[in-house]
Amino acid sequence: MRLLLATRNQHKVREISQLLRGDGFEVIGLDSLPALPEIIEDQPTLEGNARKKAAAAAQGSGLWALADDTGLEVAALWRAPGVFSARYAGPGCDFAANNRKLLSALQGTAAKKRAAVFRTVMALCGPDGAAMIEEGRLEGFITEELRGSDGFGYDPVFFVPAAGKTLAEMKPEEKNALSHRAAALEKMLPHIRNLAHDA
Ligand code: ITT
Repeated sequence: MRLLLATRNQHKVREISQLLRGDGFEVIGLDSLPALPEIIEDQPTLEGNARKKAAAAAQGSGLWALADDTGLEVAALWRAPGVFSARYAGPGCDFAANNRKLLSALQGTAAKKRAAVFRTVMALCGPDGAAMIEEGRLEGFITEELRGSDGFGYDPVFFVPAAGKTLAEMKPEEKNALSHRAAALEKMLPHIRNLAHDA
């Protein structure tokens, strides 16, 4: 069966398609359905945005849709950038500008005070409005400089102690084995597999 990933972020489409490989889904992204209107992420919480993205995509397409909203929460910055992670450095900014702003906000902050968590809230919605929500987390520390070139977003500044490297220093399979998005998807998988079963 077809499952719509309610995202235009090609990195996410790739990550989630890899995680669902072998489960018999034809996974498509919003770029395959250009007629669907843009979904504005204007909710105050990750859960609100994930729900909104999945519900709008499911309603507009008639397919079951999966969306995630992810935020990086940095303890020393009172959990910023959080729900504003995509536009931390301003509207239309890119990943590099966000990382520059984060590193400069933490300048002078000691290594052990640079704790951070990636939080992913994932929503699965049906065209009739049915919805399921799951959450995944990954704890780590913000580095003092960019490290690695894989992944996307804040990956080059997010150090994972258990692995001894940043997310951007990991191959895609390594990131997928421990990431916040993979953890959320792991919890969501039984619901997704039920859909295939009931279809
Ligand atoms: P969609 O809303 O279209 O899915 P997005 O890129 O806007 O894509 P989010 O709102 O979920 O994605 O994520 C907000 C930002 O958090 C995103 O722009 C990245 O900078 C960052 N981010 C999300 N997942 C990440 C990951 O796995 N690794 C590093 N940074 C990530």
